[in-house]
Amino acid sequence: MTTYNIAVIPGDGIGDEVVAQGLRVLQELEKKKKVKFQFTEFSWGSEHYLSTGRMMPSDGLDRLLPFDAIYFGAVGHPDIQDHITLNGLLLPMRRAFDQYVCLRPSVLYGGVASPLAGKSPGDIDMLVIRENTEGEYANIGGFQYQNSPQETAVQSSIFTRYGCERVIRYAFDLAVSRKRKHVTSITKSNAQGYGMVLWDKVFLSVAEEYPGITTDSQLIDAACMNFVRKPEFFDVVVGSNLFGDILTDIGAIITGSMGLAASANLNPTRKYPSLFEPVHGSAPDIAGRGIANPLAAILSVAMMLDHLGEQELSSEVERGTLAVLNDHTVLTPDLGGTASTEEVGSAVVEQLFH
Ligand code: GGG
Repeated sequence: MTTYNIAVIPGDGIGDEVVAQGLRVLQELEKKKKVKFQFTEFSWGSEHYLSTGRMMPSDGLDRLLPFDAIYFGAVGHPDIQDHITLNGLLLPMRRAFDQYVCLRPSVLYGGVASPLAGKSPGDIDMLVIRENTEGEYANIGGFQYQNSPQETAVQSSIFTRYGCERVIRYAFDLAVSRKRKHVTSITKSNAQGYGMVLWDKVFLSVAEEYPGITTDSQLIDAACMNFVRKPEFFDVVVGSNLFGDILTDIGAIITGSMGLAASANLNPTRKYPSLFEPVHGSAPDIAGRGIANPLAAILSVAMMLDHLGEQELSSEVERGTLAVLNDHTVLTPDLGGTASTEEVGSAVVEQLFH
């Protein structure tokens, strides 16, 4: 029997509530299949910060290193500045474990209504690949003359040939396995004349190696407009850290809800653990009310299983989730229903191997 060691970090706000449902799904799989999950929970996040001054202990990354995967909830607290929470927990993991691919599917599933007129299930089906370790999130900069009229902040972006090439190549490799075989690159190289010009140059050179893949390049402003205007155009989309983040919120909302958007932060070399999390944040406005949609967290479990090599289990979790959506009777309020987080989790569990 294969045993997977999973580090579980529920984090802040609704993280606890949605991760609990993902864990129920994994425990149900254990009952039905020859697989075992050893969960180790870490209570890191904003409460940890408020009591210790750190989002995670100083040896936190070392402690995570031996795990097969990390299952993460959310980060963000209304009483703590967001750059402290994000830079204290989630971003250090992405960087230290070289999770250079952030894979975020945006799919309009059956049973889900898009806020865009005339879009039916299947019309929107794209994979957004966000560069995840450098770009605008490089965390390089500083302050000078603080709290004076001359107060100055410098925030640098980093674009390396190595960093651009590996994530762009990942996008092309994914496109090869898809029906439409199209990759869109997103930059703002008309205004950002260095880093994003390098990105464009690398994109063109990688594209030459994939003659079977069609391509286009869009500026981020046009891409935001086109995600709303004609999302069916997009197949595989690759963009920088910040642009990928922005586009995937649009991708989530045009496919029905932030509560359905799953993600994988991947170290494709498998030298380090990869991290799986819903795209949504901690949602303090609904935290503790038991109404958060757990499906993004559950679909993130499906992505984790796929990465672990458990394709059959991954497909089953996805199938069970889509069956709940199609059935349309047990849904949380973001999807127009009245069910609780736990009831939706139970509905998925009941669907498994049904
Ligand atoms: N579950 C993901 C989460 O908590 N995200 C909070 C956030 O602000 N993320 C920004 C990012 O992914 O770059």
